[in-house]
Amino acid sequence: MISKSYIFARGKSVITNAVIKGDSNTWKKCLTTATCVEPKGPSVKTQIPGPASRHLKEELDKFQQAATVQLFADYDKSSGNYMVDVDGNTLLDVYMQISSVPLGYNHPAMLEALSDPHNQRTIVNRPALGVYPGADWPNKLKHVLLRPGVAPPGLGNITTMMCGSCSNENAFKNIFMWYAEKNRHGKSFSQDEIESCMINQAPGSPKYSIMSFKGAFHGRTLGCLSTTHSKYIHKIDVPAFDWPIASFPAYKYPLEDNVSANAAEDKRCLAEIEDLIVKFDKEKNVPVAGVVIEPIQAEGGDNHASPEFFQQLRQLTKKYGIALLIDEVQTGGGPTGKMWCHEHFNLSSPPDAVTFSKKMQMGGYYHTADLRPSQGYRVFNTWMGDPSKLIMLEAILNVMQRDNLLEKVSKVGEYTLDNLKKMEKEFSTVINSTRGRGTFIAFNGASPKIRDQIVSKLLAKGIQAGGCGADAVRLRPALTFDRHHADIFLDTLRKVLKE
Ligand code: PSZ
Repeated sequence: MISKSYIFARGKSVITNAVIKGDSNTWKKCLTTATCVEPKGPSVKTQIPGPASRHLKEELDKFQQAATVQLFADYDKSSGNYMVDVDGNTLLDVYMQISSVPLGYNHPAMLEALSDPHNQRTIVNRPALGVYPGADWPNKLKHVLLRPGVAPPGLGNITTMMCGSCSNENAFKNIFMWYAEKNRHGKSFSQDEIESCMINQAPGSPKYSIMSFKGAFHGRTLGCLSTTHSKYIHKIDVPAFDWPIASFPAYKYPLEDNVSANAAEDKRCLAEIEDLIVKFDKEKNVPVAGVVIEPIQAEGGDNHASPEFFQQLRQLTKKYGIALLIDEVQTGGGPTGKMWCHEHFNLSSPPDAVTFSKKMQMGGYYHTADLRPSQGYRVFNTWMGDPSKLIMLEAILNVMQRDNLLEKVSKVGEYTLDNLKKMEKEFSTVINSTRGRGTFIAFNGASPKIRDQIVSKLLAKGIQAGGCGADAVRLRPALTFDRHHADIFLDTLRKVLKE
């Protein structure tokens, strides 16, 4: 079979024709050729950030608030699980652009997709998808986002968007429309509604709310920010809706030693959720139209909740006629070993909507047929997503299927988690509360300061990890993160903890 392979020469990717037998090993073969190989391990040549990164940051800072920039990467030289920075440091990246790179850097299958002239034209001619989609759009949606095994079970409708925040933002709006429509009992908009909405007044702009959870992160746009509660710096100075905020379960670890305390914690949170639903309806007159929740609170510190908690939340939302929106922006696309984290929960009925972005490349949400607005132009914007991102996603999904990456994530994740738990026992005064699903793993430092030290010492030894919440270190590697990468991470972490 004729295929294309890539030679990475002096940082430029050059496409050459090559004969590779069978599709299944294209990438592995590419990675084992001398010209396109993943580095054997991290190598650190300078302080990080090094002089070149520091210089670029000064340049950028002249016209942009650049305080958050950690280093500048050389994306021509980065490959697979390794990021190369502008100072020539090679870092094992277990954080992967805040969990948004599914196959590592410069994956040949993704580069190859861009050599197709039809795909090039798809990139050049970015359409206003809501009005002038290309001829292949319905098919692309059907065969990529709605492919069996990709779409969450039971959710056959899809709205495409750009980023995680705008997916949540539009899903909230969609939920409010659904809720209003239910209350309207089939009647069309009243003249009063039509006029009052134009000046932000009820009944056209109703006082409905979205319930969210303490510690949640759903984005930074104006509506989403009212449901984000992870750090004050995200929120301060910005007006917010007075919407209900419930407790998310806070478990004691290890889970197996704290079963009854954690079950009681589930119960406490569920009772609070129900109380808030009733109170916001009956006392505040701001009924809850939807509940938004992460399957694992990521930015808030990798807080997990049990399948039983989510099952009962599904039942509560059904009981009160409230939509359940599961925000899979960070958990979706495979890092927990299933395509969607909520598939681990065995819910009695599917969520009403599931938002995604990050590893899925494009933003959007899956939803039930019920949630589809009856009129057009209600959930809409210029681009409504980006077909070029579906080209990338199609290549990614093909590789995920071909290389059984979900299975790999489960296995490598289990291996990493087991070893981290052993390490936690050995270094119990420094780290604790190791937890995870798949490679979506975190552990806590004994204090925020210790956490910061662990992350910065890992970086100095060539491992790019991330922090989240007050004291957690998190792993968000690519789905191609292998056992030998896990070993490098674990060995380096052991050295750091010994120090
Ligand atoms: O600081 C930030 O703005 C960050 S750091 C990580 C994220 C945002 N994650 C984004 C995110 C998410 O994790 C969940 C669960 N929901 C929504 C979002 C927002 O997605 P974006 O950033 O694409 O708007």
